[in-house]
Order: sequence, then structure tokens, then C-alpha cells
Amino acid sequence: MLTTCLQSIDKSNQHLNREGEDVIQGLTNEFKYLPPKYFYDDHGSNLFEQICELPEYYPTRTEALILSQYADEIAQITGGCELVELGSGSSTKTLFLLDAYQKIANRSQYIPIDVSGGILNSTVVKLQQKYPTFSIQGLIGTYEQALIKLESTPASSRMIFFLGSSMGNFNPRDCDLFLSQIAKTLQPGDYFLLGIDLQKPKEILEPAYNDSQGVTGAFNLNMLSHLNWRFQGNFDLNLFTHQAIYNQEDHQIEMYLNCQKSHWVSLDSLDLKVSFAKGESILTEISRKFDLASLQKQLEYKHLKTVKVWTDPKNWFGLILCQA
Ligand code: AVJ
Repeated sequence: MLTTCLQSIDKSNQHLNREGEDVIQGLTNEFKYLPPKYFYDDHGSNLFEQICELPEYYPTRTEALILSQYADEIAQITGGCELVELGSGSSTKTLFLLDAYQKIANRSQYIPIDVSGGILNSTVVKLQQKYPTFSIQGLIGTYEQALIKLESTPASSRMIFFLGSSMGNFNPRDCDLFLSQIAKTLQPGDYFLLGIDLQKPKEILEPAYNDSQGVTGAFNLNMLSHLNWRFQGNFDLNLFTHQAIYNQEDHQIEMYLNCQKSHWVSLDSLDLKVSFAKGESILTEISRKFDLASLQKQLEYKHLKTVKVWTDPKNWFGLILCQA
């Protein structure tokens, strides 16, 4: 029998941020918004895996191509270290890194962290079979919870990695706070490996978030069914439609759920009743597209020195290795 090592990050720091407080804040705001982390219940995580396979959605396969070429070099540079992944999902692209680290160290530690317990559990089971000599511990929790936990459990050497351009979900201010938090969590000499989607024409970006099979639309709408079961809500998914546009001034994809008919929605366990007007929209995600040089400057400012940068031949995606 195989037992998996999976742990929910201590809820004791959650009183700081009451469960669902962010939903109340977002839905009572003048311009309604919801945090993207609510995409990822188990069904949403599966839909995201499907998105990664779509012909229009280039980021995953582009980043995988870069990792397949340079994972060995990354492992050579950092040497053996504890590997911590934020937002690991199915860890598919991570296999390139795990293979590379297996070659240089016979016992490695891998700590995947994700908000979706279902996908994390199946990933840890699968990986433990594939890498029997690795010590693998899955942590269920948010990035904030993860970084607090990591700060209190230092390792002799560590690389935190954050792939798939998930950092693009943060607005500039939250991104800056996040990078400060990373810099604070790392010990001098530790590494941070960051995968980011780069700026490119609208003609390539918009189809990636408006796929012809409608998977991204289903992913976007699924956030409402997640809120329904999590907070005893009554969102009617038929009353909302998916929209994704590229905002060229801010270099970001913006995903919305547009309300088709005026109505009320309640979320009983949050004691919340919200009115929706016809034509009103909820911003569910921004996905920023970065400029490599300015991001490197920002990292530098946080005392995260760039060790090396890799891109694909079309310069669509970047991988930055920095050191604290
Ligand atoms: C996982 C946040 C990087 O922004 O491209 C994919 C999520 N949303 N399609 C992205 C997503 C719609 C994805 N990130």
C-alpha cells in the first residue's frame, strides 16, 4: 500500500483572513471582482489541465519546451536543494526538473503546494511511484499560507519555483508585495525560478483565452459553481457568459463573467445577498504579460539577482533563475 504525504497548512493563521472575506469584498465592490484562486476546486483544476492541452493555449507547451531544454543546466547551477513549487497542480512540467535533480542528487526533497487537495493528492501518489527515492510532501494551501509556513521551516538550501506565469494573476501592487514576501522567505544563496508569459500581439493572446472548444469559458463559469458549494450560494450559471479581452495599455488579459439579466444572488454561509444588473460584469482574472527587462529590474530591487534567463525561439515565454 502506498501512503501519500499530504498536509493541510495549519489553518491557525486563517483568522487573519476570514474564510470567504475576499469574496464578500469582491462582490460588494463598485466594480465586482473575484480572486482567481476560486477557479481551482477539483473540477476547475481538471478544466485547467484541459486548457493546457488546447491548441490556442501556448504558455504551457512553450514553458515545457524551455524546461525540457534547460532543466539539466538549472540543476547544475543550483546543485542539490529542497524544491518547493507554488501552485503545482498536476506537476507535469515539473517532471523535467525532477528528472534533472534526480541525476545530480540521489535523495531530493520536493514540496508541491496547491489549493486544490484533489489534484495534489493524485499528483503526490503518481510522483512518489515515479521517484521512489525522493521525499515528497504535498501542502494544501494558498501562496500566502505557504510562504508563512516556509519561513518557519528553513532548509539548508532551497529553490522556490513558480511556473506557468501564475504571477500574472497579481496586479502590480500585489505582485510587488508577493516578491517582497519571496525575498523575505529565501535565505541568502537560495534560488527562485520564475516562469512568465511575455508581451506579444493581441492576435495570439486573445484566442488563447477564447478557445474554440469553450473550455476556458467553462473554466471561468466553474468559479460560480465552486462558490455555490463552498458558500451555499445560488449563482445560476446560465445567467453569465465568459469574456476575455487583451488590455493593451496594461498588458494584461482580463477575464469577465458578464451578467445577462438583472437578478439577486445569495451566498448563505457568508450572509451575503448581491444584486446584479443586466450587463454588469465580474472580473475573475487578470493575466499580465511581462517585459523581461523591467521584471528583472524589479527583482533586482528586491535583492533577487538574476543568474540566468532562458526563452523559447519566438520569445513568447521566459524563465528567470534568481538568487537571494
Ligand atoms: C495559471 C494563471 C497562468 O493566466 O494563463 C488560463 C490561468 N486562465 N486560461 C493564465 C488561465 C484562463 C493561467 N494562469
